[in-house]
Amino acid sequence: MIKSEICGMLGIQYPVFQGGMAWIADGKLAAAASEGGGLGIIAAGNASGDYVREQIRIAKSLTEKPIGVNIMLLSPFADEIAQVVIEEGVKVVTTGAGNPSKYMESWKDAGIKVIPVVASVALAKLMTRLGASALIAEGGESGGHVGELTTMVLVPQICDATNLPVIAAGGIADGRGVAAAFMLGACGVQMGTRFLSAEECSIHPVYKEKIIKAKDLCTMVTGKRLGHPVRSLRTQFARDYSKAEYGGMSDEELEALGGGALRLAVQEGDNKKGCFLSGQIAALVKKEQPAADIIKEVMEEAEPILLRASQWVK
Ligand code: TUI
Repeated sequence: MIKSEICGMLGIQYPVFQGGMAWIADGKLAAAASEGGGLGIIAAGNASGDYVREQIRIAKSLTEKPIGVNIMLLSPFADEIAQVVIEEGVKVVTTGAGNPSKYMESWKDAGIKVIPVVASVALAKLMTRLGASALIAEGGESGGHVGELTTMVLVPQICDATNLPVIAAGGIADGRGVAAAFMLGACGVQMGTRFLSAEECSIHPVYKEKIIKAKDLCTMVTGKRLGHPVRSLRTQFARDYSKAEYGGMSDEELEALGGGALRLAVQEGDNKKGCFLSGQIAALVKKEQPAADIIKEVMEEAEPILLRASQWVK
């Protein structure tokens, strides 16, 4: 069994986080991942404080194990949700798509373990100084909002820049990815795309099927022009958006074109106007299965790989 310092720190059995995917990672999915021995994470995304509070309570009704909340820092509700996690006694907060400095002190005072996603060495150093408990190094292979660097390049540099435990994310969906992450110096992984296929993941069946059928070149990045690059499945919508981005459309028109597209994918499976966020690793996601089985399976796959690697050393 693979154990690392993050397991003891958070009171989890396996060093696996279920990524906090906006509109997708609700209380039900997070509870299933936590019950399975990993860390389930509720995504605040662009939702209101009331929604997040409700999801935290749903998760708590389904599991006594620790759960986390991911706060998407571009959200207009970020300030409100920063308070909700304190009021609801959440133990772990992860952040994404920005710099959470202004919240760190109040979260730490409330006894919350803060684990920011960092996409650069500079932010990793700042978060270490401000008292983060661990860092998530997320490479641009991931779905959703992406940074510039790949996981292979980012993880070792973040490990060099901090003495905190580092969780690798982006492009990991099986035991090979887990083993590789450990080789790069990480002591845990976060997976998003793999959990899109979880039985407890309530996305529209069309979305799940698209992930399970995806092939190697099935994703693309759009949104660079407005400063928020996002990786999603290469659907007609993504292609049209990309064309508009490099055509004559104004920023306002472009913003309007993208608005609501994620909800349309998640709730309605809308082929024409939906934006189906996905990491590049979707091609390795083969079937629907319970979240607990995903966690157990990837960790069991990683074990013989890590053992074999040590035998190469003579
Ligand atoms: O946050 C994510 N993934 C997301 S958020 C999201 S919702 C959204 N909708 C529309 C536009 C944008 C987002 C969908 N997927 N992943 C974590 C992540 N954080 N990846 C990269 C970063 C990141 C990038 C730059 C974190 C910090 C950062 O630097 C900020 C700074 O100020 O230094």
